[in-house]
Amino acid sequence: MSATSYAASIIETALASEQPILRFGTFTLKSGRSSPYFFNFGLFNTGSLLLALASAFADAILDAYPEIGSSSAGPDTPKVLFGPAYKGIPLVAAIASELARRGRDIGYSYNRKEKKDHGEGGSIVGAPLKGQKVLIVDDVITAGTAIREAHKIVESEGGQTAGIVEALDREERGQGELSTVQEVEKELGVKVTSVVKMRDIVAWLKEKGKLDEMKAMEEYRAKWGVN
Ligand code: OMP
Repeated sequence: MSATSYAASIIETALASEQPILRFGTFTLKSGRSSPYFFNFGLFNTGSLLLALASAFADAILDAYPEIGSSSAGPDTPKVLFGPAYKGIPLVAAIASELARRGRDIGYSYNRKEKKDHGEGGSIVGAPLKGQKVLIVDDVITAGTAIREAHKIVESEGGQTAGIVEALDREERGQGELSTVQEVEKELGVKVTSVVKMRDIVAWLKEKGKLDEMKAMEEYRAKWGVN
């Protein structure tokens, strides 16, 4: 399967940046798995890199929710973007700005890691989540720990998770035979949209003839991937 144009553009951007955002080698993941690649979204750390990432996210969001932020948006269409602290914070701000530039205006918010008991108080900054259909924005889903935490925050604020959009779906097994993304979709009853999937990276390596990296990815997929 060929990559979407926005997946290919993010892979190219990630490999071309001064500090490589997508690296091949041996990396220990948060889940303890030893991976032949690592995507470090914290390294989209210049204005132009952030803009490229936000633009790819906006493309993926508009593919999945064509009416988002428009006057024809139905009651089930997400109304607020939520970015979990810390990495989700610049991300939601940039994506909301990019959507507005395309004529789609929706709210965005994020959580504080520490609760504030003075001033405006509370743990959410930005558009209120209460009673809203919320689209959670995240960088990577591997074992699903981070995204489940983000969902809990949304629900505890009285919002309803209406969907999830992530930069990278590593397409790995969760607790059973399903992928983590499939598990999360089942558990929360929502759609998970991704800008890039592991298979897009494998397809890109194949196209560029990078066979050693591709072989390591295939081995990893045989161990941790899903059929
Ligand atoms: P889970 O909480 O296991 O789903 O892992 C998601 C987190 O893993 C992300 O928020 C990242 O901090 C980190 N991560 C990456 O950023 N890039 C990767 O390629 C892999 C991981 C990871 O550790 O699985």
